[in-house]
Amino acid sequence: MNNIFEDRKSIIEKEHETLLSKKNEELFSTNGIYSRFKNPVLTRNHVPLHWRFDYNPKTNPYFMERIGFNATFNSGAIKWNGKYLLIVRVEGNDRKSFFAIAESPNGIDNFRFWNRPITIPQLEQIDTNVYDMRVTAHEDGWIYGVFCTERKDPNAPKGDTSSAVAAAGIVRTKDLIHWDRLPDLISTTGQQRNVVLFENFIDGKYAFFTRPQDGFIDTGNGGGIGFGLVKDILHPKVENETIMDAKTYHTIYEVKNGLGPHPIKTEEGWLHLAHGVRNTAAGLRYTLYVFMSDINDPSKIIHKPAGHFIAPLDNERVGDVSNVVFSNGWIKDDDGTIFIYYASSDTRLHVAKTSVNRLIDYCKNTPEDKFYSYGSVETINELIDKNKKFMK
Ligand code: M1P
Repeated sequence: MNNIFEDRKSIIEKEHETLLSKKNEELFSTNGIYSRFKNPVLTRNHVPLHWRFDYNPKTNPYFMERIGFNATFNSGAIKWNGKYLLIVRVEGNDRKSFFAIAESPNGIDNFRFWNRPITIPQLEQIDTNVYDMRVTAHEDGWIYGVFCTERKDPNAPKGDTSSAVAAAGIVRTKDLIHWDRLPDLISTTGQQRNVVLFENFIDGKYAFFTRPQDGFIDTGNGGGIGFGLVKDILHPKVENETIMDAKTYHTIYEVKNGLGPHPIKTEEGWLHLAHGVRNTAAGLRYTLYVFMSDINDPSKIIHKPAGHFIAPLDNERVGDVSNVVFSNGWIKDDDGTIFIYYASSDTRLHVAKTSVNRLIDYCKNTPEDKFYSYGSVETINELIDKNKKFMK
């Protein structure tokens, strides 16, 4: 046996295990709304070694990496048999994303990928790229995954090798290993991304949160978080798609927005996590925001705090697509704890911890956006006045 192979293998395996078993640490939360953790929960270095290295010393004498991975981000999330599972967007060095499940015993560290990535069955029109799966355990008994499927724009002019079309792909499973493919969602708008299945039937129909868009990046006349019903999940066509949360001038969701994971049910309404996008001289800035909707009508917003909930901070600000935080997965525990899995700059995945009670308090008591600087100053003055009798 040559020494290079054995020496390198032993160092790499040791470092990998040290990374995977590293304990995470909750950081003090100044805002009191949620707390961040010291380490990302998943990075590209967490990807299993047997996906990366050829373990045969004859064919790989230098123990070189044969398949490289670029990022682990935007994950769906579900609690399954007492374990915290992330349905991770893994991106290879070849730029292709795919889904793979990583499992943790506590939701904050020790995430380990299952043995193989998920195989998504193909339709007649093959997916060029798939990403950002939202998972929903639906009351019909299936676990659904709704994701973005991206394909080359068939109408792109000759020489345009970038234009793409985005649609919502749908799969379902009972064991998270074998997934059945359903037809892509049909809607009246040209493209869809950030589509999320609601967990209950509404009037006997499947309910989808959507994000209609005219173009691949620009939402154009579309945009906003939409809502619509589907009669038959095997022929999924959205009816009466309406915008429940529109993109709005001079807000953190001025350019576009989209729902994150499926909403969490509470006694006071549905809790939603979404991302909003604004433009800056340095490019698009993605932040997360939270709102609540009516318990009897999940498309009717009842509380919406102004501004962002989580924005990229420190190291989170830099990555393949800088100045981005994005989330499509959260898990509510029986005791009301909520783990929010958010990715930074399309590169790595983090966890933030909060609770149902904290998020309800945040939604009900954080002032709403008045859409003018004058209104913001008015809101600050109201708090200063209320505080007078409590502060020396
Ligand atoms: O690069 C930032 C994000 O861009 C897209 O989000 P949206 O459709 O709202 O623009 C998605 O491709 C997402 O995966 C990515 O994180």
